[in-house]
Amino acid sequence: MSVYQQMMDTRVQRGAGYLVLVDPERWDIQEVEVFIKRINTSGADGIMVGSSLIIGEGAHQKMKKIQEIATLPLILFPGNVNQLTPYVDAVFFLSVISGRNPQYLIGDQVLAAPVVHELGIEPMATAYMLIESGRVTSAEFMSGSKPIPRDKDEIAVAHALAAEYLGFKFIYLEAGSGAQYSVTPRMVQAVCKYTDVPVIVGGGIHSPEVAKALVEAGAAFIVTGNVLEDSSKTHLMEAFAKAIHKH
Ligand code: 1GP
Repeated sequence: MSVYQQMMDTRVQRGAGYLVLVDPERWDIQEVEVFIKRINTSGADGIMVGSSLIIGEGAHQKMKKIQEIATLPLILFPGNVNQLTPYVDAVFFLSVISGRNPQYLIGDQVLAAPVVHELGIEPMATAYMLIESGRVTSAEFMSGSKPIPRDKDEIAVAHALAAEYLGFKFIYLEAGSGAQYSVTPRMVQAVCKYTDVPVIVGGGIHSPEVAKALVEAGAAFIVTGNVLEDSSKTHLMEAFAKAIHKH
């Protein structure tokens, strides 16, 4: 079954899904093994791997290791074309539609498409929308594009509708890794009122309560990254899964 179909099933069975983002650059190979095993049994629905910077040869080895151990769908969340790897099941095939930088709207996608085809990994067309979140994030800086102001729900809605009409499979509302503020439930609610395209929300989500509020606003998937990298907070993983799942 495709990863997309598994994600749709998760929505039906659990109301919303929980994806844990792993940045291979931040862990050594032993640590990553322990972390992936923990995610496998936490109640999460999938594992995302990626980084906003270039991933070196060592990181591809880590990805291979991650794939050997992961029992959940493994999705690449690429910061750039160099991160394409055969060691994943699927890739969020992103276009930064909130920006006007042609490289991240279509340029890199043209470079990536033949590689994705050759590798045989499943592409999932994802409309990536950067939302302003208190400070300049790596995603904003690296994509050379302006985020949507966090209180301009109507601008987010217009982008979401455009994403639907262009046929994207997911809309990704991204505050950016390590964001000071996550995307507001109000913006998620506004977007979900106008489109049925599943909405993924990530960036700066530090507590299960915030995750729950975003799900109640209509988010189909919640992503956490940084928060679990702090060893004193890894235990929150199970609480996130519980808070996000409606049943
Ligand atoms: C995924 O970039 C996010 O969308 C991850 O953000 O690291 O802040 O959880 P955090």
